[in-house]
Amino acid sequence: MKKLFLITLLFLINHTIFSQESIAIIPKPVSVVMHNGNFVIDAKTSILYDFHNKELSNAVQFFSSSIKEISGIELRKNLHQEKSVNFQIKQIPNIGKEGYQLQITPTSITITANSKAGIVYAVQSILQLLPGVRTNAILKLPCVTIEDYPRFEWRGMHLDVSRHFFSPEIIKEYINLMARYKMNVFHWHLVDDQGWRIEIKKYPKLTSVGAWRVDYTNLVWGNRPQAKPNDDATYGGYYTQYQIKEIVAYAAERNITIVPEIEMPGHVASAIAAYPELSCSQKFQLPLTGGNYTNISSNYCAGNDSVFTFLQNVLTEVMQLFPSKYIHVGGDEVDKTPWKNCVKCQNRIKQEGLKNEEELQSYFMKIIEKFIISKNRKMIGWDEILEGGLAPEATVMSWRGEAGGIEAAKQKHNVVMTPGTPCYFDHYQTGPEGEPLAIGGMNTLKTVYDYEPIPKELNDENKKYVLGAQANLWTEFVTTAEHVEYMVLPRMLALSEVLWSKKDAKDWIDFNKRLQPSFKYFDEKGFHYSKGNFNVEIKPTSINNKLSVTLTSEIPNAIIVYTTNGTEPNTLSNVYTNPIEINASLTLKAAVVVNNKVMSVKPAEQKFVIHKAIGKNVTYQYSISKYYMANGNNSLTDGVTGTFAVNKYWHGINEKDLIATIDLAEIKSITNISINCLQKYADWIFLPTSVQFEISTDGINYTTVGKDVNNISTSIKEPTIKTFSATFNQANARYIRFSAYNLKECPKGHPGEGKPAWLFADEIIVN
Ligand code: TNX
Repeated sequence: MKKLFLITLLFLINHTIFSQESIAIIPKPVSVVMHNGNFVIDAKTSILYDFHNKELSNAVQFFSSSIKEISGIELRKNLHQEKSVNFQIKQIPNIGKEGYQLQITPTSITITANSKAGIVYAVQSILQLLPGVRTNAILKLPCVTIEDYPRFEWRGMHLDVSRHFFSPEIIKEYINLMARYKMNVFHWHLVDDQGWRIEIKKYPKLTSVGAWRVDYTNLVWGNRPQAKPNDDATYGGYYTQYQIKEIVAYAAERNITIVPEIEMPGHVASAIAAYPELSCSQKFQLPLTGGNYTNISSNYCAGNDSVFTFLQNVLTEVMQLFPSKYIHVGGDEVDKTPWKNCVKCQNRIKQEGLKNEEELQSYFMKIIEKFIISKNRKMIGWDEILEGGLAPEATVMSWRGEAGGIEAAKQKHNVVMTPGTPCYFDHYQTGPEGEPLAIGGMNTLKTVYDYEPIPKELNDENKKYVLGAQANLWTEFVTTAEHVEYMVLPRMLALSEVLWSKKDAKDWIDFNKRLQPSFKYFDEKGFHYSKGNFNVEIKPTSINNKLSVTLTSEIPNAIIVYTTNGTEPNTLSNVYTNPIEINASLTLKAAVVVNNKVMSVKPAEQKFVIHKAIGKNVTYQYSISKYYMANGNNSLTDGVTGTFAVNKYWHGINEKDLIATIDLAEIKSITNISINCLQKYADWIFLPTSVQFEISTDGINYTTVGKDVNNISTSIKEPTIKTFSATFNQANARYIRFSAYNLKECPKGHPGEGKPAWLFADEIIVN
């Protein structure tokens, strides 16, 4: 009897585990109750619904065509058969416009919602439980009761089609992927300096000229030369109005609203290439080829009335194509210099009693908003539209961190959160070793999953202005559909759960389990995706001057292996269990192992140096930048050396010299002092021109013991670490002072020429 009970219990546990796994829906539904049994979709299944309801018919069509696509089964409609799939739109409290109820029993599936949107989401949940591609397998669904609705109303994905063009087919694929994971806003970035991508009938040159550029796709974005007048403009493309209408309808079927972005007043070199009279200089120019250019007009002239007429005409056509309540008008990164030098803009400032060019931008946006509102729509823009005063009803997209969003919500304006960290999907998701070249940054799957769109700074009253969040995929470095897929998969799935599921239902381990069927789906569909972040985080901590190190990985159940002798870790290396004590100078290397395979493309690496100044106090003549504090004030004496990542263990100082004094707390005998500095051209970080070393026993009288002059050119672009040192006859010292002299200005030919240079140092080593 006991045994039978045990077997039954085991069966039940097993069964539940099986059932739970078989219901791997992303985003996680609000409530799932599993039952025994299955429903099989086959030729004896009929769809029952009210065919007078057009919206419902639409959703039913989406369901039946999806079933046909994966199985070939043509489901009968409104014919009473053994089994049925019932679709109903009726009033249900507490689940909102997009919520749904789904009940699966052995003989029926019942889908109920307040609107078509909910019905479509129920269908998406069902589709996630079925095979993703054409199969002859039985279409078996577990019996279950689901009630589900989203946390946020704006669940956005953005795609930049200006920097690189993506065909209507790729756009539809993007929309399909969004829909599968219940994202509902597609922010279509149709205009930027490098290409105008929407047909405007009144201004044909926007696309005949503005959509085409000289093809330098073979070169990295920032290295592309500017076009020359007689070069052939062969790279580009645009969407015809016909194609746009079709895509808008395609998205609507999947409950996705397309928010078009028509950038202004900056980032519009492409429009100016088509119609030079729109700029302040009114000079002819060619569409940009990439991110490296000078003497180009990127702004509309804010003092020229015909610019506003042009924009109103453009927006009129845009609003005819896009039913979206929100129209995005950009507003970001406007270099105000051309306006400063433009007579018309300056006149406008005077006539309108504006204080400066920031207010001129605000004036510009307000005119546009008035027009948009007159058409019964709402204006949305990047957070720069806050500067100089927000237009009365504008919605703000907060991208430079969350500050803009917080400010706008406090001013009682709607906000969409899309901070660079973690919402920029053009940043790396692992590596960067082994990854396709990206613009920079690092937004891993877990950082996206851990994101909370409502900032702590907002009180209950202001919170409600946060409509939701969005991920942005800028495509300077993304040229193909495969690469688009790779950048959004699987990070979009993490964001979808952030935006749809209950905040306290989030569970990283469980999410990873539910990811597996999606990975299988991507494999079957041939989508490119990142399989995970296999980086190891090496975190040094120093307690009572004892240095120890913890190793962590984002991969659930991963094994971390490591070495301390400089060799590459492999499956036979030490397995990490507890913090590792560091008692000698060494290099630690660590990697992730899954299923007995080293997954990290390159092991994580950290060098430690043990020397006479470890743990000693450091004082500075000029303060270290708050952005580069490394492990805090005593970072120069923590034994941890910097890596090639600028944010890893470097102390950084801008423009000023790095002059610091270390107090060894007692007199010690020393013969050598050295310091490592970094040069990273791309990040405006340069080696000091020289470093001077001094010692003292009383902290008043210092003796110079050496000066090391830099011999590495400031034009070296490869990241370089150089040790500056002084070796001398044994001497007694309690105080050590070093002065690393800043290059002060970025050198000639550098993109930041003449602007303040950074100086980075990681450790002062005393022996
Ligand atoms: C900033 S985000 C931009 C884009 C770039 C992006 C690259 C924003 C409103 N402007 O023009 O493509 O950074 O990450």
